[in-house]
Amino acid sequence: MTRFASAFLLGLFALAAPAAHAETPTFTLTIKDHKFEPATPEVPAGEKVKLSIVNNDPTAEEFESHKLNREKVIPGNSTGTVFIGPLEPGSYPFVGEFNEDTAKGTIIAKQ
Ligand SMILES: [Cu+2]
Repeated sequence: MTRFASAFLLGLFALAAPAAHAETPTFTLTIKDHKFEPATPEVPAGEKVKLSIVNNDPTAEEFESHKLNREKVIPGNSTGTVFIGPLEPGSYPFVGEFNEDTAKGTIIAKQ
């Protein structure tokens, strides 16, 4: 490899490194007694966000948001992951579709 080529490759690594090491911000939602906690999580607007949804109920729940275009079944006593965003600032309602009377909330995306 020429010196030029190796310098070029080092440059590429330097550019790639920050993206590779950037952590996706993670927010945890807990399901208990067919309710979400917190019910109105605040997440940063304009970036990809990871929702870690911990279902502490023995029965399955389905995280569903039409506005976010996401749905995910989470079996009882387990954890599901949903990636959302980057979001415009605003409110994004969601429900637990299997227990819609009690399991509901709104994600607030803030700048
Ligand atoms: Cu559904």
